[in-house]
Amino acid sequence: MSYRIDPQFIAEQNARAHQQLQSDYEALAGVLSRRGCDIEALTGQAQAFAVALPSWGVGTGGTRFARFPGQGEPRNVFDKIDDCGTIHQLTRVTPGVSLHFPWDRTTDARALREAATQHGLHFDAVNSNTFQDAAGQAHSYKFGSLTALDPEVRAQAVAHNIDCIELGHALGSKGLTVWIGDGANFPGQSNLRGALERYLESMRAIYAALPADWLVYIEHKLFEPAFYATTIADWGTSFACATELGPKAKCLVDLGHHAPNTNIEMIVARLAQFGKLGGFHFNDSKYGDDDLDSGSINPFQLFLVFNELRDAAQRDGQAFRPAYMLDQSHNVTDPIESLMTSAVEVQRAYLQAALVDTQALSHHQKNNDALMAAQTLKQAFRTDVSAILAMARYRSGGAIDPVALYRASAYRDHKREERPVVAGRSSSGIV
Ligand code: LRH
Ligand code: MN
Ligand code: MN
Repeated sequence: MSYRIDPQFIAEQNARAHQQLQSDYEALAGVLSRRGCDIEALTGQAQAFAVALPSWGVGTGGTRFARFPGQGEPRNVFDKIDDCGTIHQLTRVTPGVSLHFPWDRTTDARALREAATQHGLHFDAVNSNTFQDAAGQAHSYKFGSLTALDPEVRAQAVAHNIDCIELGHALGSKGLTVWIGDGANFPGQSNLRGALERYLESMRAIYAALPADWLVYIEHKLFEPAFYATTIADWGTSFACATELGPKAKCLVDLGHHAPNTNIEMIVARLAQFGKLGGFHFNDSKYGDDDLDSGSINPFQLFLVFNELRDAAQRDGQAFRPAYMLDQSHNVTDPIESLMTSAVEVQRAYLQAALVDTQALSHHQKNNDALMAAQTLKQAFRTDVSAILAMARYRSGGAIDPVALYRASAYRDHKREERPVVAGRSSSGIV
């Protein structure tokens, strides 16, 4: 039996912190009520919020230079589910897990589903992988996958995506995220238009295999591994392809997949306006696809993204339900601590955006009062909603202070015993 944090231990740790939290919460309630905001409604909103975990995020990440493995890392998808379960147990904000195939391939989908259910988890969108060669596959993706010139390579990549849909279906997922590394490293290497034509042809075959209630998410990325011309490089290409494919195809915005200083919140607004915003891979970055912890570099940008999401939800109501997922790589921190902190940062940005005085904002906009419009956003962004987030966790059975409780539980020490190091293992599961 693998170690789990005892709910009694959570209750004991919370009991120590509760009084302080209650007084912080009451103080914040007073501040918010002067602004006409009801703290109880906000706490309810925080409790209802969710962001899915990337299965690949619970192992230590790495760069193309090196990977420094952590102790007690998950050895397989079942260990990953245990770690995701612990993150959700303490934060109460991560009930979904996004799997990546073939990294998370298992022959026993039923057992995996049961393991997830035991932790109160379900499976969010599944991810295909045609940016690496899997052991034993017939053809290499060295020169592309869904866009490859060789029809047999394309057929293999399409078949893998359909396989992912079937696996995901057996697990209760409702979506497939497709990110490809296809593109060119040299001018002239590839016919740019031809590559996109082949992409669409391949995606049409994948789209045709989607169950009725499924979506396919097209994930764009500016560059890497193709450094000269990436086939699905930007939201415009993603939008055009999603439109060509049909209503079950949507665009997925990974925050790290844009040039530095790109106005990502405006991309979000555009995609929402035209009904093609499918979801997110949240992370943070300084230079590119850094995969740093959400909110660790630019929390204001995260807030502005959620401000657009708030606007879209107000306009479109229940119909607007983008999928929220984290996509991060943890190289120098304990992945569980990073994912807990990141999930809470995303929840924080969501709640700060809920605090925006929308009436005041539109009043200032109508009067072309740029300064006060900006201040209206800043007032919401500057509000420290930590007490609401902690109260939401507490009321949902989680930890008032997830990282402190996790450390006090010695979870990682237990896992170090249970999961001895296996030589050559990588975080994703592919050696
Ligand atoms: C590509 C990406 C994509 C992959 C994941 C591992 O950079 O963001 O989402 O599936 O990283
Ligand atoms: Mn991603
Ligand atoms: Mn990425």
